[in-house]
Amino acid sequence: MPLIDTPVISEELRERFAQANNVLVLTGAGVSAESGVPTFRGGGNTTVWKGMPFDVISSAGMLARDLPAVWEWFNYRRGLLAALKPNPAHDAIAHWQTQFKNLTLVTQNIDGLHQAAGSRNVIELHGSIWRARCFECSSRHDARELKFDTGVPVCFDCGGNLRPDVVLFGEMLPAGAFEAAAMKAQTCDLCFVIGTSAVVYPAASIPEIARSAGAYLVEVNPELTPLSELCDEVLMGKAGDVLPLLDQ
Ligand code: BV8
Repeated sequence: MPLIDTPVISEELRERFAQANNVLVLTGAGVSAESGVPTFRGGGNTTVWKGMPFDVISSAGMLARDLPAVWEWFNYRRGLLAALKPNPAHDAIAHWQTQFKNLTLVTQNIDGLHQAAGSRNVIELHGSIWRARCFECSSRHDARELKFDTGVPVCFDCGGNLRPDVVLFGEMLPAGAFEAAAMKAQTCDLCFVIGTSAVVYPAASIPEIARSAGAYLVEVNPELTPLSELCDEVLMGKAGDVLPLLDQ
């Protein structure tokens, strides 16, 4: 990653940041990178698990073919996450919810670090690694309390098999989550896109909705993305360095 000096925040953005009422923030794996969470597509190569690209092991097809393998993959990641803490980017965003009349935080991350930093009402578009869901009765359970003696944990309520409560590739997003985010995107004045490669849909369409509804669109990322050309301002830097600058 090239040495990145901290970008300059324009007067226009400072003005809009001071005046904004309705702000939408969309985050991806990059906002958790400084906490030690591996990103999926950092540095040009895609995460691979046991020879499978992550969007193969994290797919509806794999869930149908080999549920124990899918649990192994998420148990490994939950193990990685257990000791990790929010970073200054998470803290800045949590602080923003007291700064703006309406702040909507939408994340693609399943790591729960926004909530650990104090963010409330987080729209988790892709679910959470800390929850499991029953195939039969759809009840949700705390993944930290699950027993894996047979490789697949069972539902305490109905005995059905449990699956990670995350959205896999080829699966629909949680009912209402995308709609709620899209509605806020249509009415926000300012939209921040932080730490995402903006290639996974329908999440990546949210900033597009905000921009076409007239919001001022700001990207925070050390690298350019397919979204950069659509943005009013691109702050090329690490979220943990850039976001605190906005409060200064
Ligand atoms: C669906 C949970 C409907 C599991 C995830 C339209 C066009 C093309 C394809 C599709 C389309 N519509 C649907 C598709 C298919 C697919 C898709 O988008 N494929 C992509 C690969 C092309 N979408 C789906 O399958 C979605 N479902 O469409 O359902 C449907 C259903 C049935 C039948 C018909 C239709 C579901 C997608 C959700 C999948 N689940 N996560 C898990 O975690 O394992 S997606 C997962 O990958 C993440 O949640 C996230 O969304 C994505 C990874 O992206 P990022 O978070 O952005 O991370 P990445 O590593 O890529 O980038 C990190 C960025 O941070 C980089 O830019 C880097 O420069 C930057 N960075 C690094 N350090 C820092 C930093 N930035 C700031 N600070 C730093 N310090």
